[in-house]
Amino acid sequence: MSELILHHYPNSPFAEKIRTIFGFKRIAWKSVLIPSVMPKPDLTALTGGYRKTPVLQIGADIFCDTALIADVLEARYPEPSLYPKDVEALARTLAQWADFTLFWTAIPYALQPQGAQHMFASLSPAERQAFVDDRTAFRALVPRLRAPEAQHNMRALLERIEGILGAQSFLLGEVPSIADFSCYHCIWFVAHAGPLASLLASFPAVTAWYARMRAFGHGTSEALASSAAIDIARNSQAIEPSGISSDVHGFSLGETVKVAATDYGTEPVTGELYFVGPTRISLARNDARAGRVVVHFPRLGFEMRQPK
Ligand SMILES: N[C@@H](CCC(=O)N[C@@H](CS)C(=O)NCC(=O)O)C(=O)O
Repeated sequence: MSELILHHYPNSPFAEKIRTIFGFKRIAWKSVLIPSVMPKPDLTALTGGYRKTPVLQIGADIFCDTALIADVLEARYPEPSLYPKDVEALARTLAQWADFTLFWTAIPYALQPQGAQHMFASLSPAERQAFVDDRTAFRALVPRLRAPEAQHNMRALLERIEGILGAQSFLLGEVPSIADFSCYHCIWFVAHAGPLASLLASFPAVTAWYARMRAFGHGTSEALASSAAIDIARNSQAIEPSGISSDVHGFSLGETVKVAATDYGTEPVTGELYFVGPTRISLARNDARAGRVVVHFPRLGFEMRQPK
């Protein structure tokens, strides 16, 4: 079985979601550290333009978005499951809420001046400005919460999570589900916001649950250079399925199409349509450095168009 390679950086919340799933499933993985702002030439050699963090690589198969990455990990390592049978639909729905609504509340809450000062203490003024400029363009389509709303909403959403947890160990019962990992990475970011993290102390059930989630750890990882990851892609063949098993809005296999996220970070990827299923779109593309790779996206949250 080809090794799992995660392209990520330490303070990315969505990367923390996947690292914690690695811990939960006790997975061994390779760690490629990527820049937190554009340009990311070694990452986009693999993805063809997608720039969000994290990305999972398995040989010449490149998986974008943590919703899809979680599905891929579940298929390879079914136990323990991220989708307990009786609550799967609810878990996926709660995860989707957390990955957008909770995330885009936690970010402006944690990046208020006292939080940003703490998190970016090691950056030079020029690096801080580069980060602000990068993220302003990146999240241009997301409504921006001002500080008073971020403070109010963060507390209100934590109250709801506290209520959902009650006396349970995890959000949907006594075993974890994808909903826990999606809520966890947002709260993890708040927990790293220096003085602003003290808000969490008002929520004892959230605090106890946070400690249980954190205890999963990150599995075992070994560092890998980004150039070595590109070599692995070039020397591998895509193994994920090809063909069409689902409605594809009139596009045919092999046709050149463009796929992009519909929410933010909408840099498109152009390639030949390689596979379409009910939950996934895959494009094959040739890269000067990475060779022939197949880039996979979830269908929810992405759109496919003719390239102009
Ligand atoms: N829907 C995406 C969201 C990923 C996301 O927003 N990641 C943030 C980092 S936590 C990001 O890409 N920030 C800009 C960057 O890393 O370049 C997913 O589930 O993977």
